[in-house]
Amino acid sequence: RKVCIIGVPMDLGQTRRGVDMGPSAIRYAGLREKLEELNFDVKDHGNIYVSHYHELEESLKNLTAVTEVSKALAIMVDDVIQNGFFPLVLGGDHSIAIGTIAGVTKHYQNTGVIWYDAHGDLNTPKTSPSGNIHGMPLAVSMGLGHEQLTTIYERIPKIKAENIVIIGARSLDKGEKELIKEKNIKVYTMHEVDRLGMAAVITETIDYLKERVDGIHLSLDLDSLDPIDAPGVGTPVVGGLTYRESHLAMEMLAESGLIVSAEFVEVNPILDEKNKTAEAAVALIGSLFGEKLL
Ligand code: DIR
Ligand code: MN
Ligand code: MN
Ligand code: MN
Repeated sequence: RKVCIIGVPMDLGQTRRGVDMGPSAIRYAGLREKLEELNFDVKDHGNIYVSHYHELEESLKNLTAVTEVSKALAIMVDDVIQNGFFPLVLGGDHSIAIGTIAGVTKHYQNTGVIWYDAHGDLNTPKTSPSGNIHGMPLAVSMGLGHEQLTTIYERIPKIKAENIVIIGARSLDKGEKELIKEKNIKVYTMHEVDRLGMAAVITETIDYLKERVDGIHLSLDLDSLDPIDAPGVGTPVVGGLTYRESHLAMEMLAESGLIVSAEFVEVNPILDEKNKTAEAAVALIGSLFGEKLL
């Protein structure tokens, strides 16, 4: 059981500085120690290089730099899987999912994605209200958006609409809602989580995906959690998932044995309260990797 940590100090996919320190904050919260306690063979590849040059007048902010990082990350993730390691990617803003998913899908014909997020990240340059690429990575992975991003690592699309499950959504833009309806994407908004309970949501998610995919990537945006439990994020949204239900979700995903890669993104230590959000990330990673009290 081998895990490889990859840090991506990316802050160019959105406009609040500080999220580039996310990988350090998560490491500092005891990530390696946690994984070693769980008897994993842990390797830390350090961080992917991210430039500090911010392009200003762009409709798609920092497209060039985000493209470069996505390519480098895709190569790294591909290589890590090739060497028999589980890639555990630390963000950085959510634009890094473009690269992670590009690398992962090199190894699976039919990759499933669980997008655990307050947002859909399904914008395209046409629908985006912000021009921020962190609001677009799931659309990009479906082959929708700027071709410089969708064509990374050749295969288009990387992910089929029917292989996606979004959990925790409570802030969706108009174009995202239209895309969800058009492509019939499976979404458990907060309404469904409240109504069914997280246990049923994850059971249904696994039943739905296991029929159709050969591996599942977990993309977890810490803003999925309620800001009470995860204040250190750039775009907090009230009324979120609790720390407890998120632990249950991770434990059930661990039991499924279907998760082949994961990323934990949007931790911004500058906006945090004594590293609480990074600590939550490490605790959730523990559960995802099989930690149990007894
Ligand atoms: C918004 C915010 N939907 C956008 N997206 C965020 O700018 O596209 N994603 N915060 O995590
Ligand atoms: Mn910067
Ligand atoms: Mn996100
Ligand atoms: Mn989000």
